[in-house]
Amino acid sequence: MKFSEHANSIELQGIWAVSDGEGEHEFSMLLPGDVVSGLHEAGLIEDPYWGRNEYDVRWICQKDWILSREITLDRTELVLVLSEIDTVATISLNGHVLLTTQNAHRTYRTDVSQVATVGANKLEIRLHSITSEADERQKAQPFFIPYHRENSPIPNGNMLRKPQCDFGWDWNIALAPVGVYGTMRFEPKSDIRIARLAIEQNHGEGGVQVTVKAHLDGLSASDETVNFSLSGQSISLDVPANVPDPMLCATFDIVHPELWWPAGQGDQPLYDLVVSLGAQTEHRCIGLRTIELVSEPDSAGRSFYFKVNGRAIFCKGANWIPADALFGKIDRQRVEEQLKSARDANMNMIRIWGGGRYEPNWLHDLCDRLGLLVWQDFMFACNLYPSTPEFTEEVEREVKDVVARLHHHASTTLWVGDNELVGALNWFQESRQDRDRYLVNYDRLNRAIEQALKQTDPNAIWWPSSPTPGPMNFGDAWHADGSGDMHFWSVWHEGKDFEHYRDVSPRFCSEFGFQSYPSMNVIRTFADPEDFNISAPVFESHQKNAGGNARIAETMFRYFRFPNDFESFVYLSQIQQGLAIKTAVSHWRSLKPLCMGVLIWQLNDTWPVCSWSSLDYGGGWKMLHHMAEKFYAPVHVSVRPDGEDLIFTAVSDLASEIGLVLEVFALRMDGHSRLIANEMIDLSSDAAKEVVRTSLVAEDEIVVYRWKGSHDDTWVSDHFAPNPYKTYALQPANILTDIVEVEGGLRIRLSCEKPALFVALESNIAGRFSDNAFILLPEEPREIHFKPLEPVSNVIISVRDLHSATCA
Ligand code: BMA
Repeated sequence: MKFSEHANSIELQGIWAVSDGEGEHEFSMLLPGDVVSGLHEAGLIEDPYWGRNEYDVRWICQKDWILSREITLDRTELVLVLSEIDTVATISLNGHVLLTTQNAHRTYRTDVSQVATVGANKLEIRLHSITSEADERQKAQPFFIPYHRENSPIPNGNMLRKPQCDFGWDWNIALAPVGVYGTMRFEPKSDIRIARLAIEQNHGEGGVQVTVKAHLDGLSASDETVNFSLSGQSISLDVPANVPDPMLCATFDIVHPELWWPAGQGDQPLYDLVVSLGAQTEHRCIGLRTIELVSEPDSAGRSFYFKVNGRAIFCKGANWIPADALFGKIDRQRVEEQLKSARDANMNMIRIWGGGRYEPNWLHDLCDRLGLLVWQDFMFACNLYPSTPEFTEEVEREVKDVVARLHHHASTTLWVGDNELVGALNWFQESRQDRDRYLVNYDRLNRAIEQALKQTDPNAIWWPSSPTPGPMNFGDAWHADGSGDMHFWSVWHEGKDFEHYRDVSPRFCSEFGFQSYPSMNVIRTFADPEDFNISAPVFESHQKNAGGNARIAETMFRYFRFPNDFESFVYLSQIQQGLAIKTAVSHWRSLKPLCMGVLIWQLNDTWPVCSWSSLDYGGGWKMLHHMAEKFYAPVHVSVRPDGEDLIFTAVSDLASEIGLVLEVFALRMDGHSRLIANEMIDLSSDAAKEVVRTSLVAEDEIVVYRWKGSHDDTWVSDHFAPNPYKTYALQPANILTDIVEVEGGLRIRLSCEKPALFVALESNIAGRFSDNAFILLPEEPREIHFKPLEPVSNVIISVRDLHSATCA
């Protein structure tokens, strides 16, 4: 379904000529697209993601690039509509400049009737050198505006309204690509058009009232009608003649509304709204729900949680970064798979992080369909930004465009001013020395964003920054845990132990993460086997967080025996990532309702890189994502040591009470086990409850526990090692696999002679295992399914466990 259609428009998407204006590079490429992908597809540069090629292709962002196309027109009364022009561009038709642009987040419309001709026309988009434009703007500032030098090797990205991670990030390749990514078309020039729809819903006793305001642009001299239809009801309203920019308002009463719920809480029914005026048709999908942010002072500080349809929701999810570092490589189906993977891992929220791009309508439609709540940042991250009138006005236009486009989505939950700008005030010498100036500068821009949001959607929920303890509170939300949302980075960035996750009690942890290596299938797409070594330059260039590889290796020393070989290192990096995040999530969920949300940093990757993601570049599941499916399950049991005791806490996100059986064993690595608890518990809806307290097991024992809830008659097993894994005398498990082809994939039966920890299955081709990173016990053989992405033969499955990876 198209968001906005015009029956008589002329699409400009397709093959365009590209040149650098100096005669050095001339080629053709598909638009929408980016010039780096275009050069690669034309065979003029190597794959930018392979090896260390990044550094050889960085020159591309220093040049101007001219995109041009011949168009034959049979009429001239036209308007050019372009969105996501990246970034500073001069657009001309037949040699006449129509428009200059400087904001990749906006949509531009310009009348071409004075310069278009019937017959052949030449449309040209000159994309100006990103580096020169950024540098010039910095020079023109009344005072220096610092940017994050370690993240971004390409300087002054904060000067341009372009995805900030394009300049490099601690997980991104630095190429600052240019291109055109959005709408590209000529629309007929009309006296009047629908400029935007403002949609509101009011829930009451008698049902839901949906109000649709069509804000029109222009002046109509003759009879015209706007037709609205929603849920089988139609309303037609006449456009008043000779009234400039009129607004028409249609109200629909839905008497028996089917409510939209986040994933795990109910269904996602959607109603189609269609609004048309002449040849213009606007489509929106509407989900009926109420959303509130409850952020109020309380005994711990200040709460932060969401109520959907009056019900408090524990948000479980991850941070979303752009789908690819290069627009031209974004594959819609792959994005869909990744969002489905989020939902399959029991997530109900994504945070569209402020260092990337505003995502297209279809991605938000997907979130509506999947029941993924969207926390939407405005696109400012980790730098400081100007607050000059020109910059602020540009941002206001951007905010209005974006909010008008996205406000109506059922999934749209929260609008947040930026990512980490309050913290950034302390990161730069200039702002530390003159905090007053930079704080006022910050607040001017932040205030402008808030006002533009509220003008466009008065009902929008606003939060000034992520993280922040609350409005007008500029405190440290990285370490203080009582108020608002928190980014907890002490384990990764400060090298604290995993156990430190239990020392904080966030109200809502919107970022926390731990890195791992990408899976071997992904590694093979950028490195030759002779480079399979963690300190090989190729791996250092695919690790953008200074000291990241060392942190991964050093953490292994703390918890594990060192892996036997490179592939085992990759495996173990993913296991320890999963363990870190599981420690945090299972503890913070057990604090419910004090804590009401956890968003893992990060869901996806923009290119093949060592990072905090739970999904590999391309969408495969890392071990963390498999573990997330389990630790995010609606009913979960966690365990933590407390002095000489172990405390088991059960948590439920279900709307009704359940019965729970919990069995706990102490297990030695030779397989000897003893039962230490066996309980039946009533677990009320939406609760976390301490259910069992036992004494600590012996030094050579781990704890194995399993539970079964009355809502779902399957046993779930987990284990907890009170001591670092390196201290246990792991034994060869002699895992036997019996693999047979079944419809849709493979069935793999696994059995073993000794306990096997973190059993991981890998395949040589893309696909999904039904479970991974699990404990396998001699008395409990397992059956796992593998579903390849595409039907293939010759699948090779390999099996690893903690012993085989570290004790050869
Ligand atoms: C954060 C994010 C990103 C960054 C991540 C990992 O706080 O907002 O800026 O990539 O940490 O360092």
